Amino acid sequence: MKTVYTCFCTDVIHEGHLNILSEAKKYGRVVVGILSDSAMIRFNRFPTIDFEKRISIVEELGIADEIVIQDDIMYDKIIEKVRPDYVVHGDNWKSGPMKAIRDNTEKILSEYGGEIIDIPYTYSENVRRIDLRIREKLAMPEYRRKRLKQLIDMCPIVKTLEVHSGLTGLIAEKTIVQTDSGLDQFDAMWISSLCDSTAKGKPDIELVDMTSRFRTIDDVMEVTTKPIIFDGDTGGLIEHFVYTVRTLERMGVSAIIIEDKTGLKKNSLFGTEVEQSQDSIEHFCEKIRAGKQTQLTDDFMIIARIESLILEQGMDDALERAFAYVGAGADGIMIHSRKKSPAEILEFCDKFRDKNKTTPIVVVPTSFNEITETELAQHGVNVVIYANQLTRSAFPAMEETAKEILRHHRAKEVDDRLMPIKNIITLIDEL
Ligand code: SPV
Ligand code: MG
Repeated sequence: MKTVYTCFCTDVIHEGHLNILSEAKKYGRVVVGILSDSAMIRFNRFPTIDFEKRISIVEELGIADEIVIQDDIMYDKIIEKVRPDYVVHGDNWKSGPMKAIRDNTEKILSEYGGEIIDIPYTYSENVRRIDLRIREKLAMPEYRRKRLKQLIDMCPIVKTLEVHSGLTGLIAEKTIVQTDSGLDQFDAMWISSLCDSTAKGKPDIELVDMTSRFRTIDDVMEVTTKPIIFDGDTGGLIEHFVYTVRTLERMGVSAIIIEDKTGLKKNSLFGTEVEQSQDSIEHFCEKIRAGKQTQLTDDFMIIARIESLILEQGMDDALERAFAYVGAGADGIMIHSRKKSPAEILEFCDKFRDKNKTTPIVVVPTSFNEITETELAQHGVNVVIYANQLTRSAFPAMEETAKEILRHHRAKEVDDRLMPIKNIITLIDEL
């Protein structure tokens, strides 16, 4: 009897999956792998049902002779364990990012004479609709809101990209790359005050009002499913902050980060070059407490951002504030620095983790950008935010294009650097 292996990473069984299983059955004993949640989120979408339920929906079909857990998006480890004669998969993995998975599978099978069987992918209206419905479900506030906490529990570090429009949202949502360890994508999105303001040609001084900031969130939410961390600047007056918390929570945002500054807020990367004042510990704690009392679900996070290192107030001040803010109910701490070296950030993380093992730590490595995600995670960091790189890459590219058109009095010379028209019109999915 031959062994056939196929892997499922789905929340809903449809005719496409049934087709794969019945084809697999023709070749022998069927072993079905269920992709673990942590592997699934590296490449596929976030599961909408829990792992046990995903196992039981396959069990209930009664077709699998054995069910195993596949812990990696790549098949090599599970193939070594199961040693199947055949691996059955839809032929949609012959192109796009999934090709890397197929190549990995083919290589390991060839070592002992195993074979891949590509089954024509089922493109039907029903399958399309089911797919769409899962996506829609993931975008709903009650699913999206809790996802950041789930990711913090599941990921070594939650990789977060700045977005400020539907288009940048799509980049965060859809960009997938092949890495040494398989495929990878961003986990979450950051609505930066700096980039949201910059996109509107305005300074980052809390000038762009909350209604406009919410509008940006809406634009992003319309076309994405990933969780959102909102840059709430100082949070404003306590009397206003509570309304902001309520609105964000209702929209399905996962977290707000507020910084302990007061008065006219300027961007932290100015540091002490401009006048900026830090809030008192007492007043900022009061703001955190007011926000926590207002929120209605357990899903929403209020993360306190400490500006002591930015404002050169020293490590002791940063740590004292961190413990006070956690005591006031903060669900996480963001520690910021504008030094090129990550030393002070790492020192803070180590000292904070000495006393507090669980409260999530968030960092924004804009200036200390040599540090890797792995190193940050080793020092207890849970969330890394790439806070402005999309905006900073787009601006020079657009400016150069504008200059080239002016120089040549036509657009021919810039064309080679541009996304083909065909690609841009197919960039956006139609419903
Ligand atoms: C932002 O992205 O707006 C931030 C991070 O607050 S920073 O610009 O580094 O202050
Ligand atoms: Mg900001």
